[in-house]
Amino acid sequence: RKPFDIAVIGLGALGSSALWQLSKSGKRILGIDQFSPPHTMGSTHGESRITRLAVGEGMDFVPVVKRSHEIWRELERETGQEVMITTGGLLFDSGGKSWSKHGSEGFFARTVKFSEEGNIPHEVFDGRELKRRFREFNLEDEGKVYFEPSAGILKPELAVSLQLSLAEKNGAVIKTHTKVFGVQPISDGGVLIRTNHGDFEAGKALISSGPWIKDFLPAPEKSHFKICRQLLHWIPKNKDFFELGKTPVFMWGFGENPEDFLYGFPSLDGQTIKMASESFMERGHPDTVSREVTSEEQIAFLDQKISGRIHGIENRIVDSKVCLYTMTADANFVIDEMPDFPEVLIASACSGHGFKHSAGLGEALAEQLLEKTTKVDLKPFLRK
Ligand code: PYC
Repeated sequence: RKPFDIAVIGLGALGSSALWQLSKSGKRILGIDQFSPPHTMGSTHGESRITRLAVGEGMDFVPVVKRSHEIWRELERETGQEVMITTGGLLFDSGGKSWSKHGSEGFFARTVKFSEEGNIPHEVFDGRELKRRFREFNLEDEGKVYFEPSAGILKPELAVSLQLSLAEKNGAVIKTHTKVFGVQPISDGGVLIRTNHGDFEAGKALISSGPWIKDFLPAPEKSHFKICRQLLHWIPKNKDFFELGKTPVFMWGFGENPEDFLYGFPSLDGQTIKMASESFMERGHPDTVSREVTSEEQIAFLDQKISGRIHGIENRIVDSKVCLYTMTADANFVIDEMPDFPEVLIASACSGHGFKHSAGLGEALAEQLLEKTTKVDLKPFLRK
C-alpha cells in the first residue's frame, strides 16, 4: 500500500477543488504545489472571474457550470464567506465577425441558443435599450445585447484558499514550495512523484498544473497546448458608475478578430474597476514569460480597447497584472489519462474560461479518481 492513495499536483482552480472533494472520501490525499497557493504565477488570481450559465463555448459546459454554482454555494455555507456575487452578466455584439471569443465565431448566437436550450432566464435587446439601463456602455444602437441575471463574479483566490483549508481540515496533506520534476510508474503499481523535497508515492495522481502541464507530457502531446500571456488592468471609476449591485459583469466582442474583445466587472473596492482583453499569442514556457506590464501595454489597452466604449472611468491605469492562459486550438479543456500511464489523470488547458467550471470539474475529477460515477460528464474533454 502506498503512503498516499491519491496525489494532486498543482493546487490552482482545478487542483484545490479536486483536493477538497477528494478529502471528503477519508482516503489519504496529498496536494503539492511549487508555490504557496493562492499565488499569482498561474491562471487563478486577479481578484475576480466571470461566471455565466449560458456558456457559448459549448453546450457541454452548461451542466458543469450549473453544478459549479451549487458547489460554490456549498463552499459559502461551509465557510461563511462570500465566493460568488450574482451581479447579472451582459454580452455585447458590435457586429463584425459575429464575435469571436477564444477564437471561435458565432459566440453571441450560441450563447442565446444554449440559454434557450438550457432554460436559463435571459433577455436579448439592442444598444439603445442597453444605454437606457446602463449608461456605462457606449454600444452602437444596433449592437446586440444578451443579459443573464444569474451571471456574476467569482473570487478566485478566496475560493482556492477556502477549498485548501477545508481539505486540510479533512486530513489532506499539503506540500507547498514543492516543485515536481516528474512522475513515473512504480513497478508494482502506483505513481512515483519526484520533487525538490524528495520522492512521494501515491496510488494515483492528478496533474492540474495549469501552464506547466507541458513539462509532464511526452513530446508529441506538448504541441497541442499554447501558453498565452494576459493583462488585467485596474482603472479608477467615477462616482455612481460601475457600482456593485447595479452594473453587471460584461463581455464585449467588437471586431473581426478574437482579440477585439473586452470584459470587465463592477467595482469591488468602490474606487476602481478591473477590465481586460485577451491575447492568443504563444509566449513559451511559464517560467520565462514576463510578469511585468509596460506603460506602452497599458496605453495600448486604453487606446485600442477602452476608448469610445466605456463611460464613467478615468483614462489611466493604476495597477496591472499578468495572468496565463493554457490554450488548445479549439479552446476546449483536456481531461484525460496520461498516455500509457492510466494511474495519472491530466486536467488542464482551461483555455481562458475555466474558473467558473472548476468546482464541478474538481468534483468530477475526484469522483473519477475514486472510481465513482461522475455527476457531470467528462467525456467531452477527452483529448482528440
Ligand atoms: O470565461 O467568462 C469567461 C471569460 C471572460 C473573460 C475571460 N474569460
